Amino acid sequence: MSPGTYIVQAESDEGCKEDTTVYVLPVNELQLRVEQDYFDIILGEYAPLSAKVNKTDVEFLWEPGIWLNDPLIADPVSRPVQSVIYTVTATDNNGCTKTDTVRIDISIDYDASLFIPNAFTPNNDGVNDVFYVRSNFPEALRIDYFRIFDKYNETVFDLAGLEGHENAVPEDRFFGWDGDFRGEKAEAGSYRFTISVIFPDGINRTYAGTVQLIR
Ligand SMILES: [Ca+2]
Repeated sequence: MSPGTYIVQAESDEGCKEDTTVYVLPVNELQLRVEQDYFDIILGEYAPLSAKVNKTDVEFLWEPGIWLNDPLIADPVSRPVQSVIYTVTATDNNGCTKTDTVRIDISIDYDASLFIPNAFTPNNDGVNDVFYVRSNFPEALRIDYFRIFDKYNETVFDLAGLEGHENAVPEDRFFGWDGDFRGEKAEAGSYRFTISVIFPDGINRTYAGTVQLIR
């Protein structure tokens, strides 16, 4: 029955008829819209998603449910590793649903995504004792290759020799050099390194430079 005014004829048991007016009110239909349907962000940045509805007591589901702090709320925050399109589904307490979508495009700043220190102090004081790759978004990156050489061109550290190196990520001291070489403390001085990192778009970038071992 559409919303509107209807004349209904009622009849009594005795056959008396009488018109009566019936008002059919419009159903309060669920409405959903996302506040911003497109984000263009740099890898590591956050996209604040927001779904607006015209009712209370509404459940939300964001899909795919990845890279979100919570896929079941109206206003989740996404920190995607790759470009993504989210679909949000809102369901009201009558079981009625509406959907809308948000697209997030990611661009990568390859040099700003990671940080390679230029010095370390392996004296076991808990401060800067290990030379390792730093990043503000380590789970997005993978260290593919990491070797350090002394002034005689001898390899003093090689990631490939470490267990689990296939899944090496920045920010993990295990995948770094503690300043020991063949069970001895390596001497202070300048060491060369080569590091290659795989980004979420499949790009593999190599970084080479020197690091100072300070005793
Ligand atoms: Ca130290």
